[in-house]
Amino acid sequence: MLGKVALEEAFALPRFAEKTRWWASLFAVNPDKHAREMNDISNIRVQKMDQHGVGYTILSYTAPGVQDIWDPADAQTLATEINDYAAFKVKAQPDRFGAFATLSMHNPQQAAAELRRCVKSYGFLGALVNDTQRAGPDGDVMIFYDGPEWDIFWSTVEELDVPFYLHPRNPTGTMYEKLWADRKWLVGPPLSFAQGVSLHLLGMVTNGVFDRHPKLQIVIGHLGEHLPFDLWRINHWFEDVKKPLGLGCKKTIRDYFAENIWITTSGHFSSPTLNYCLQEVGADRILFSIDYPFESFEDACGWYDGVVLNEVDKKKIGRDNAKKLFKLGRFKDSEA
Ligand code: GRE
Repeated sequence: MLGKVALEEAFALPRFAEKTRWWASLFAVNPDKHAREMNDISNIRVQKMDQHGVGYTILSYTAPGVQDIWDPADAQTLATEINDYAAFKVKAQPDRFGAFATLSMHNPQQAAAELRRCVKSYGFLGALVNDTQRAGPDGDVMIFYDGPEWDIFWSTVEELDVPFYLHPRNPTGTMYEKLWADRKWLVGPPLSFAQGVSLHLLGMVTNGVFDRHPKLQIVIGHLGEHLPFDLWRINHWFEDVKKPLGLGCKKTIRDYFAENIWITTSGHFSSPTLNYCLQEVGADRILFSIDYPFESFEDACGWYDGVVLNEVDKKKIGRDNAKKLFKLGRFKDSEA
């Protein structure tokens, strides 16, 4: 399929080459290749997009990124630098690239102001945040965005009418030591990423964020971070047990998935799982994505191009849903 849109696609600042290589050493079989791909925006990436029918990419800063910076001033300075850099890169190829804002999430007002700057001045298409914000040197203190103090931020996201991508971050501090250190191969895509994001998103649901901000649109990757598989069970327990016991959220989990939540195919290229998500979540709420350079264009596009699906749904997931959600203008093969 030509003109696909991909939206969980990472880049790094070239000046952090060492850090990028270190992260790559944990997750990439060929760290040098990975670091090269991560630092590139306009060359290797565009060639791959052309080869594999990706018309448009929404760029975001790689994990753990600014969410790993515990000092609020340092985090804000880095977020600003990243956004200015991304804006410069996107401006050079606006028919191929858009960007998500990178935000320091130490302070709701400040995060809201930086998002506003990025959307209004740079035309960014939303924000991508890597799960909780680390807020102390030992990795134990972390900020969730599901409490009432974040209402001012979520109101701004609603007002700007842009989606918010909740992306994973690695476990740190005592949590890492107690739960993961003796099981370190489960950190990342095999388990910890999905656990982190699903906890955070269900925290938003149960703490009433979507009831107070009904227009909010949250995107999660990896075909829903295990949540679609559990929808029946979550719904059963919310409605039949937790609500009678006092859970206060107004709608059902299925309502929030229908009205506020999107899932992408990033890093999860399985037709049986997609078919299952088509039944549980529906074609109107699924978006194609790759997760480059942690995953390859070959795997993602080779799989999606071969998926057997009616033409309308295939285009919705590959392109049309993203066009609508992000109000995209023309891009390469946008009408193909
Ligand atoms: C990511 O998307 O940020 C990521 C990692 C490490 C492994 C896989 C992955 O940071 O998708």
